[in-house]
Amino acid sequence: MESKGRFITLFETAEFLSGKDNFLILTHQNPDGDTLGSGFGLAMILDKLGKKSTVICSDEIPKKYEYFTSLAPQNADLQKALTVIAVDVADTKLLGDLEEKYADKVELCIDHHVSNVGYAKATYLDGSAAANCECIYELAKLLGVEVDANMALALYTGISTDTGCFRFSNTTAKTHRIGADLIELGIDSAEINRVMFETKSRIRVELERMALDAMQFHFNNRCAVIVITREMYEKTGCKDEDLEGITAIPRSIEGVIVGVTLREREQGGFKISVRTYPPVDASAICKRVGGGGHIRAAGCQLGAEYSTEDAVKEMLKHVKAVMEESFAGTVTDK
Ligand SMILES: [Mn+2]
Repeated sequence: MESKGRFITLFETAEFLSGKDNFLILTHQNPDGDTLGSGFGLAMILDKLGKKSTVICSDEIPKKYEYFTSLAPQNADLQKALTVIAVDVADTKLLGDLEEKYADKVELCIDHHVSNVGYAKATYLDGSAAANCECIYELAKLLGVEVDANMALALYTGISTDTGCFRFSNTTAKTHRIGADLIELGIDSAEINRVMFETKSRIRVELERMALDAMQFHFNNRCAVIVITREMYEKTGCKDEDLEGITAIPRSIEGVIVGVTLREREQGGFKISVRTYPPVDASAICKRVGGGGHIRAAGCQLGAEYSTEDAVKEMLKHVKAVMEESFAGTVTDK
């Protein structure tokens, strides 16, 4: 979607929120810790300001986030005029089923994806923030809202999950400082991180086993591809919510600088995640297919007209092109 809005400062964002009420907060499809932490964290902040809000998502909220999503008041009056905000949503396409109804109604977007083109009337974008929850934390401070333990649970979860537990290259000193501030509010960070990173369901492990079995290597073992087929979902009983973080697997292999994960969607087509190491730009790969994201982590989609084989082929074509640009030379498939 083309840009139509303007980019605003955090101060203007705070002013905007102060001047409005009855907020509808949109999160992105296949919700992760950061979009939910941002949405429900913001709802708790607005509550402290005496304002009403409700968080919505096109998809079901994964169970592992229930511990903080249930803490936020959901009290917007949906019969009255709503102020629509999007959090951690880089593109209206990522609103899923909510896109049609709300794409052109977003008054404010708070985001950290550099690929955000400014679809909202006003956008606060901090591309240097590892997680959007960092922006929400700073917003709370600017609004003079005292961050309590419940907000800290939501925001810490978002920051930790978007940084792979403070390990990804997006993690900054500021990320750690905000994380430390949140821990001081009395949250159990070890327990949050255990649930988010250590614990896997048995069906997830079963699916990983199948995906690893079918993993492919290309371009002199510098690119690894896994495909999660409908058959794997059906055989194991996994849903998308069981697969968070699975995209880290291909890139975790020694020598791999481009990891591609294709998930076959129920309605056909593929949801694709690309993870890279320098010098390859993940968002450059995904942009070629109409997607976007961050330099090390990006996503795109391919439609139902693609068979699994064709979808992999299509992605490899773009990986090859971007690798050739990155290395200024020809990349051959081996
Ligand atoms: Mn995020």
